[in-house]
Amino acid sequence: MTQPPAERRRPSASTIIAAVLIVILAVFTVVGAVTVFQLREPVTEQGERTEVLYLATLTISFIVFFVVTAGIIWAIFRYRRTGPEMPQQVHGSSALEFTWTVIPILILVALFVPSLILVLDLKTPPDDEDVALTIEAIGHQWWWEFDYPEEGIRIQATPPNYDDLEPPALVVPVGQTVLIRVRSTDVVHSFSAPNTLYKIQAIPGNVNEMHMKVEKAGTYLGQCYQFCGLRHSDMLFVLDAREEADFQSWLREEQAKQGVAPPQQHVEAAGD
Ligand SMILES: [Cu+2]
Repeated sequence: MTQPPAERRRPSASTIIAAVLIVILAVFTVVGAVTVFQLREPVTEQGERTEVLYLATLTISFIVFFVVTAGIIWAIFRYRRTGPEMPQQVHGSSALEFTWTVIPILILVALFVPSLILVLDLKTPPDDEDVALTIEAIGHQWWWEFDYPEEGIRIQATPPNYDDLEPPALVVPVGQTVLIRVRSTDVVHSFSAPNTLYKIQAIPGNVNEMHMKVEKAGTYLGQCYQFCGLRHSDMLFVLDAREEADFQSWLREEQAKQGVAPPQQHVEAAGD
């Protein structure tokens, strides 16, 4: 069935449909990657490193997703069955099988190594002399209590007024490493402020630690992320990161309010 050359060069309807679908797929992939798949803006040094790893993983995942899906679309439309005859049957291809084994291995290793390094880093407690402030975050049904043992103050030590709920503030100085010791007095809770890109469980009879250095002053929403009963959704808090002077004046004010005497300056700038 010889066709005139001019006829043969014109793409078939199914090729055009496949090309249009692949372009739409490309647009959705890119728009999705830069919008709904983006994280909250990280405000801690640790969060920034987490974001870099996340973006690398996201980029690789979306490239794989696009290539595989575009290939399927192309195969469906370009090689659809048009007649009764069987297409050429191929059994085995060492080159192809080698390629589709080696490329995923390389991708997984390339993602695993930096992930492991980051996780170990986040899980390794900082040296004592690097810790400027230690805070105990205690989960209760249903509120967060924040104790500053060295400073002698406690924030929200008693149940809040749920009719006029004002989430307790976890006040920290910016640019300094803060160690947070997370525990629970009753059931399992989960402690997180999304802008830290980190989450840690509060488990009865156990102390979980996390550390962070907030880089940007501001207030950021935090909450319990483990369903823990009736008022789980009321377990809110505010991560309130302040410049050193501002933090110190807040501290003195709280110490005076809570009758801690004499007010002392416990938090000193620690070396990096
Ligand atoms: Cu909860």
